[in-house]
Order: sequence, then structure tokens, then C-alpha cells
Amino acid sequence: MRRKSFNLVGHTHFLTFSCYKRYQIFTDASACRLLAESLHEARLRLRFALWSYVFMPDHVHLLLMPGEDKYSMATILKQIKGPFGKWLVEDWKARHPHLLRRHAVASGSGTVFRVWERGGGFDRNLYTREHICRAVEYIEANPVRKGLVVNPVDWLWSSARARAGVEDVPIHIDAISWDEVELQQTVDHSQKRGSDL
Ligand code: NI
Repeated sequence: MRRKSFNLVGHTHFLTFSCYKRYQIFTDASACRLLAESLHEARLRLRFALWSYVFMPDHVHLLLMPGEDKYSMATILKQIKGPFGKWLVEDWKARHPHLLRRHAVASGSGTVFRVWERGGGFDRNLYTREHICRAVEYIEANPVRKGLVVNPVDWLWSSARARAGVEDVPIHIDAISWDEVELQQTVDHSQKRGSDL
């Protein structure tokens, strides 16, 4: 992680991670479906709530709330990104071997295929209504800012459609637990963070 984050109860995490060398992996619908599947399985296994997301061509934003009191963002990220990476490499081996070449990195005596940028990406703790609202807006407006669509709901791979009530969406989102968020605003965060800052 380039930015320190904290595995604190009741905190929302705003995650950003990018494709290796910013290659545009997610212009391919089957890559999007594989990431959706990986995210779905991680969500079932680790019981986090997904509040917002967008798959951009070369990066991903997620806003999630871990469901367990004891959680590790490193584990959550690994379970989302890891299976996807393996499946994508298998898929490309069969369908697009030429695409795989640019992801090949020498490792020891062999070759590994790098799908994600190294370093894990960014992880920000959010714990106020204002910051969470702003993050959702930022995430869902990303395809509009990049000129990919006119309205957020026009982008298939974001939570904007589900939020607008569209039922046929590839990934369902969870309702934001505002009660939990409000509760967090009463906690003194500077104390909890301690010397980590
Ligand atoms: Ni972005």
C-alpha cells in the first residue's frame, strides 16, 4: 500500500487499484465478468458490503465496508484480485495469447504474468457521511469525467445503474449502513490511530 490504511471496525474503505502498466484490460467484457465473479466470491467468503464500484478500462474503484470486527484489507484485496488474475491468464492463454505477452515478467527460472500494478494501490479509510457521499459520487462519475459516457447510468460496470434502480445489473450493491456511519462519527479517530499516523 502506498498509503497507510487501518483495519478499524465500522470503517469504510475506498480502494483504487490499477492494471499492470495501465493496460486497458477492462475494455474487454469477459475480463469485466471475471472480475465481477472474483469480487462476488470474495464478498461471500469474507462478508464485506459493497457500497459502490466502477471498473474503468485501466483501473478499479471499490467502496466497501468489512462485515467482521476483525478483518484485514490485505486479505480482502488478495481475494478479489488474486482469483481474477489467475482466471484472466487462463482465459487469455486460450483466447488471446498475444495479449498475454505484454504481461509476462521473468521470475526466477520462469515467467509470471502480471495483471495488476505492483504495490497494491490505494486504500483510504472513510468514516463520515460527507466523505462517503463524495466517494460514491466520485466513483460513479468516473466514466463521465473520462468522456466514456454522458450519464453515470450509461456505464454498465458501475454501481450507478443499481443505485438508479436498474435491476438487470452485473453486480448488486448493498444499501449503505448510515446508522453504522453515524456511529463512527462519534468515535475519536485520532486516539484509535495512535502512533500509526
Ligand atoms: Ni478513477
